[in-house]
Amino acid sequence: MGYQAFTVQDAIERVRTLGLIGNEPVTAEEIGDGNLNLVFRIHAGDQHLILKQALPYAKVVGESWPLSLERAWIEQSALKEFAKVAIPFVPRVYHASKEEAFTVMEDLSHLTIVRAGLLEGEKYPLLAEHIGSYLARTLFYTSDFALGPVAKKQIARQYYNPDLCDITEKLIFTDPFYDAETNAIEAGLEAEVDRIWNDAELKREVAKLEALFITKGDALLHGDLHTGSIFASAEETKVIDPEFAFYGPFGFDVGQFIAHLFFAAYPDYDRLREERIKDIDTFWLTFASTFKALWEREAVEPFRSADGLVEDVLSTILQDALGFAGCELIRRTIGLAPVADLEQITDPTVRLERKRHALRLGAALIKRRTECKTFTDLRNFDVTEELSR
Ligand code: SR1
Ligand code: MG
Repeated sequence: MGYQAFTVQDAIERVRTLGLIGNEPVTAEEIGDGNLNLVFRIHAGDQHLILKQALPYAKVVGESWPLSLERAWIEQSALKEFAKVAIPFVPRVYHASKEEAFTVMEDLSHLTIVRAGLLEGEKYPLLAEHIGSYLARTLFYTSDFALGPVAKKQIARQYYNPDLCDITEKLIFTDPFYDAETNAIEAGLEAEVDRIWNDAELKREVAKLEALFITKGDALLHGDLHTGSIFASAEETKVIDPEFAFYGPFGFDVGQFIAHLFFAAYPDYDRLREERIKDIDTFWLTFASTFKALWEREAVEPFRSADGLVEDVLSTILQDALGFAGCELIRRTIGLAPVADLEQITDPTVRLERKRHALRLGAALIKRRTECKTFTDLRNFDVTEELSR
């Protein structure tokens, strides 16, 4: 059976043939609202499942941007890899087909997508702690520090993901910093964008961050860890969609999550700012303390007892993460894949003011990231000056 994009009926037939549902009456719908895939939710009796199928092109752009179907296999492999070390935070995979580029997995519709939930005023009191723990575990356990060089490289070679890395290299690290066709710049923001395009220091630092992304294969990353890739409730958190998974720098996932916590404050900045900053504190403290505890208990790194080494590793992760967060803030504000946190602000003056804030915060994080070596530096990181210029 070769690849063909499924209809709702195809999706039902596949899960039935696979014995994942019985002969009871079925309802199904295509619910994919992301940028790349088809997603079918299937209900049969008390069974409910998700079937996700990759399309051979980027849905958000169209057939002019072809994409390898292999990403579906990478995604299900990554879900299984992450479940080994962070099971409470990963959806169950029931079946995957390489040829037809689909995965059948747990339906999480008892939870909400965090970006949408936060916009509705929903509270996720455990989210920051859960993602801190999820990332410490997935990053540590897939790194040389836990696996040693041979086992790590055996896993790493399964995650060669050029098409999806190319999207990130273009959309996060390149296009927003030039007058590229993919950009979507709101009228009124031109002067701010010109500042970015003419900032040689900023471009130099972005180029360094891109080089890190391309060359630093620390650990198996999720690769697209924004609040639209997380389902949660007050008690539970599940991370979905690791189709961008590849071996990359520790700081990348950490930085993307931080950027989207900042975005989550923009709909009502005066009211939400402190809450989201507290989330960033909790997230980083949980991440750093969990990573350190795993290191002390389980690292196979020969220099693991060297004085100050794990603290230096964590400092580098924090600095890289802030740089990556800065790139994410800029690209989601003027690039191809905008975020509802900004776009749904109805007052155009407020929306432009928040976009300007996101761009200036992003640039400051990129240029001044090396000032943040510890949690205290992060807590005291002050961008008042950049915001007022
Ligand atoms: C062409 S894909 C655009 C964006 O959607 C995905 O979720 C990634 O964030 C990607 O950069
Ligand atoms: Mg996604």
